[in-house]
Amino acid sequence: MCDPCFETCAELSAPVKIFGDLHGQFGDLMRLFEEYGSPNTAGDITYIDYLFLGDYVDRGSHSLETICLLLALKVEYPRSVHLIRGNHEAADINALFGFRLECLERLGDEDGIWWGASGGEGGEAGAGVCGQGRLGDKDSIWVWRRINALFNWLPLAALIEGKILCMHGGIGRCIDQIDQISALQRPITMEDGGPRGGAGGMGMAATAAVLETTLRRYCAT
Ligand SMILES: [Mn+2]
Repeated sequence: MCDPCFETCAELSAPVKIFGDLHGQFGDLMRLFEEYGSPNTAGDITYIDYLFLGDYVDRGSHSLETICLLLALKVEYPRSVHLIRGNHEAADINALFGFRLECLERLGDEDGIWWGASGGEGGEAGAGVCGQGRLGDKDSIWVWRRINALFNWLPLAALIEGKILCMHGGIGRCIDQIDQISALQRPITMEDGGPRGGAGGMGMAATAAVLETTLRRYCAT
């Protein structure tokens, strides 16, 4: 992608509406749209960009509706709707804080989580995903895994008019320049240095930001 609004640090132009953690609260998202305008042609999408700062899933009971609507909006308005990554947009985290369970309870074992007989065994969310699954193929609908694979591609930050830097969870301690964010290559997974690395379990899982974890790894190399 050579369009700056698709970079790891997305470069945006004002005006921009900025939304914080949604955490599966689909009703709240609807109320926000109703109160402050909605991203469609009857609303204000033609002259205002929408930036969502991450944490779309977990905690609330409608993570699926929330992330699916946001992704649909991204598809419909790719240069006007921007989704950056929160620390809950990582399989290690959302396996613990609600999204995995929501997929399991609402979609069932095969459809919600597991990839069944034709897809292989185990592996990280996102590994080998592309091209293997097909909607309608019961053995290979693994919504949770596929959405997490997509999360690995989300931008980590957004820079508005070269002045306002937006991200989820703050700047890691060892970042000095925005170029350090832009240089990070996606997809970014959590298996090294993330909570699964053994550094902290639940405590770290609750507080780790994707960006900080990634930058720590980046700065160590
Ligand atoms: Mn949060």
